Amino acid sequence: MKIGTQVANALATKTTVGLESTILAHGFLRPKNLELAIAIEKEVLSHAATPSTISVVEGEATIDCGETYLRKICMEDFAKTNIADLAVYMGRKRNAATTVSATLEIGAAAGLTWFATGGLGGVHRDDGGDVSSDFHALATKPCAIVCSGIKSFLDIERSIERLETLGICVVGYQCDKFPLFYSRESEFGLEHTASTLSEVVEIARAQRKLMRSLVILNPVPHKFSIEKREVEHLLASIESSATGKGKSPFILKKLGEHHNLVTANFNLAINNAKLASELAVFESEMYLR
Ligand code: PSU
Ligand code: MN
Repeated sequence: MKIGTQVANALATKTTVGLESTILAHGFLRPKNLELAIAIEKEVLSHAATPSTISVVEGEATIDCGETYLRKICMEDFAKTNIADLAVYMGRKRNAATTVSATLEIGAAAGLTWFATGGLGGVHRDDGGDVSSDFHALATKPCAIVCSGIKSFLDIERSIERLETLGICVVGYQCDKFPLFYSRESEFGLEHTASTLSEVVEIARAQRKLMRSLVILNPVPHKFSIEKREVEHLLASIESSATGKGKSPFILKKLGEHHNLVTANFNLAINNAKLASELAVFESEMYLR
């Protein structure tokens, strides 16, 4: 594994914020993806945390920061890898962007504890049995990840049930409904809500001992939230013939044609990096220095 110097130094005080690279390589078009990558790093650094983006570069699991590295992920060809085929890209010495699952796998091995993303994978709506490997990683790695829910084109209800089955702890941060990624709320109420950083940190520390992950739900900021009806209307118009790993990128690409959705996705990702940074620094100051 290759760990950049700044990330390695921050690991000593646990002020790293692990970031996935699939959102960059496959979730946004060029050059918007690089703009997002740079904005996220700036946000994390402004909280005295260290951005730690994970990917596979020429077969090597890599955790690093800085514009040269981000530009490579955003502008060169990076495949999409999850835990199931990480070994293929490593074995063949290829470049690959890591989904949340592969990001947690590599990040946890390096000792990272706090992560941020836009939306998690989950259970798809059709009956094809497609369940993101993100859930497997969350069930087996002791990480804490801030997100705005799961991608809106998934089956929210079945995803919530599956999270529970797998022992993945879910807590809403200052919200009491499961957020819908582009929209602040769904009709699904949350059993557990935390209103302060300290509460989240305590729950994360307890869940870490159970060797499973904590999902911290942080809804899209008010001013970027989009009506659920509007998102559903757009989704209904998308005919997806893609299957497997290509399915999410296909739908995301279609949704990416809508400016307000891209803006929501962009800003929620930054907002999640902000909260993850605050949590990492809070825990570090309370317990780890
Ligand atoms: N949410 C986004 N954009 C993305 C993803 C999520 O807004 O690109 C990515 C994340 O990397 C997530 C992955 O881990 O999609 C899940 O893919 P799949 O459903 O194929 O497991
Ligand atoms: Mn899948």
